[in-house]
Parts: sequence; structure tokens; C-alpha cells
Amino acid sequence: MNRRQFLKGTSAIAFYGAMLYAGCSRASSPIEEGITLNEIEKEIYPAQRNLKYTLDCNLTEEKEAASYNNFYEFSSDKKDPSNLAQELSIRPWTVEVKGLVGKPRTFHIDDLLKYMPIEERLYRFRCVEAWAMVVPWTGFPLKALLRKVEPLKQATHVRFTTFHKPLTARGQLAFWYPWPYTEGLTLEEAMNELTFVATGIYGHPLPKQHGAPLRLVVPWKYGYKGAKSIVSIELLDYQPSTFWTTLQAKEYDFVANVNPRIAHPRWLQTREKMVGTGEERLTRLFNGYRDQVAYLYPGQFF
Ligand SMILES: Nc1nc2c(c(=O)[nH]1)N[C@H]1C(S)=C(S)[C@@H](COP(=O)(O)O)O[C@H]1N2
Ligand SMILES: [Mo]
Repeated sequence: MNRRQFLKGTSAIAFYGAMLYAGCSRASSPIEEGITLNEIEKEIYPAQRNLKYTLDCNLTEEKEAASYNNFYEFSSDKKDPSNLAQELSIRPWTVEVKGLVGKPRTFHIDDLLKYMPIEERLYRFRCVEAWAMVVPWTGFPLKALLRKVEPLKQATHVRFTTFHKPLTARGQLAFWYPWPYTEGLTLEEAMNELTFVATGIYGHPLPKQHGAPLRLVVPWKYGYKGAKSIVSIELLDYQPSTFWTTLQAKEYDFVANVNPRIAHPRWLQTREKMVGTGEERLTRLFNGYRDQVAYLYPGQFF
């Protein structure tokens, strides 16, 4: 067997093992057929699942997750990005890592795929709009990338910026939005083990509507913190304004920790509706990741 078949075989065994262990089921993969993998991606996907991040619940169906997307660069209608985002060209693609760092660098996406520790993780995902999903992301912890550029002592925050291509992403012609989309974290949050740069989902590269070729995933925070199709990561010594805080900070605040006790001004956050099945669940503090993140918020009463 070649390396890819071998990896496929071993990860399939790990996969079904994990499924039995966690009682999870996997959806079929019609999306995968629409994605072409380059030589580096063929080596990587599907990646080994990190068994530290498995969950005791069903995964969201892949095709449901891939046809219900927030990606305002293309449309504010969640049905549209699965079509409209296909216009985005994702090679070549570089990510600048800059600002308050000792070694600023521009990385090509394929070099990140080659040199970062790529793994698969099952995460819960909760949008501020009260829908939720459970998906297997492929990627690497953000801290592995930040360490490469050597953050300076005075750095306190990180800003993530999405591409700006209004002729491709027609949503960016809407002048009332503060393009390009930006998001931010404290540096401590960015260095948390859960903070993940996703390059893939369901065992293959990200479909464009999910934010190819790389997007952020911060599972204890509302989904809008996870900027898609990132072109720059900048270390700062102040809390940056973001797409959502510029639009409406009272409804979409910078911290954005999932908390069922703090209602959105226009709806409750106590429950969530699962994408695909419509099943309702109780929302959990920090989206169920309290043990891994409570240390970040000392002095707060949980
Ligand atoms: N660049 C960009 N990133 C974005 C968004 C967006 O509109 N543009 N929407 C955010 C919101 S509100 C959510 S809930 C998630 C949705 O991710 P998904 O479509 O992959 O489920 O992406 C986030 N990242
Ligand atoms: Mo969202």
C-alpha cells in the first residue's frame, strides 16, 4: 500500500473505533466528490483523529452543514454561499503573520499543510443565532503557528482578517458593512489548546462555503469569532474593533463566550437547534468546554 492508502486504512480503523466508543455516526460524503485535492492534500486527508476531542453525540450531516452557511462576503442568505463561494480562487493563497512578533512571515497554505501538526477534532459549534452543529474539523492548533513567529512580550491581542475581493465576493459591494471581515481574540485565548485553524472538514479540504482554504474555529465562543478564508493574522497591543463590534457591539460583543444565561437583546440563548435534524438542545456554558477555558476568565462566577 502507498502512504495515503495506509493512512486511510489506519485512520479508518481509528475512526470506526472512535465511533463505537463515542456512539457517533458518520454521514455519507456527497460533498467530497466536488473537491479536488492537490498532491499535498492527498497526503494529509483524511487526517488522524485526535481522540482527546471526540464527542458523545451524532455528527451533523455533511451536506446539511455545507448548505447552511454564514458567509456575508457572498450573501446574507444561508442557502447561497454553497453556490456563490465557488467563485473564490483558493490557490495560490498566502497568510501573513505580522505585527508584534519577532519573526513576521508569510506562509503559503500548502506549506502550512506540510509543516503544521495536522489532525482531526470533533467540536461542537454554536452560532449566536441559536443554531448549532457537531462537525469533524481537520487542521492544527493556532498556537503551533503563533509560536513560529515568536510573539513579543507587549502583544495582548490577535486580529484575523478575511480576503477582500468585491468583484468575486459580491456581498462586499454592500457599502454598509465594514469590509474586510475581521475578528479578534486575546493572545491568551489564541494560545488555548482548543483554538483551531481548520483547513478541512469531514476528512477532506474545506468546501469554499466553510471558509477555504483556512478558517478559525473557537468552539467555546459564538461562531462569528471563526473568521473564514483568512489572509492575515496580526498581533496587537490593544483590543481591535471587528466586523461585528463595528456593526452592533451590543448584540455581537468582542468576547462572545457561549453563555445560556446571557440573552441576546432580541432572543434567548438558553437553547439551540441542531442543523439538519432541527433537534433542540440546552445550550451549555462555554458550549461545553468549561474545563478547558474557565482559567481564561478568572474572577468570573460560573
Ligand atoms: N469571513 C467571514 N467569516 C465568517 C462569517 C462571515 O460572514 N464572513 N460568518 C461567521 C458566522 S456568523 C458563523 S456562524 C460561521 C459559520 O460557519 P459555517 O458556515 O462554516 O458553518 O462563520 C463565521 N465566519
Ligand atoms: Mo453565526
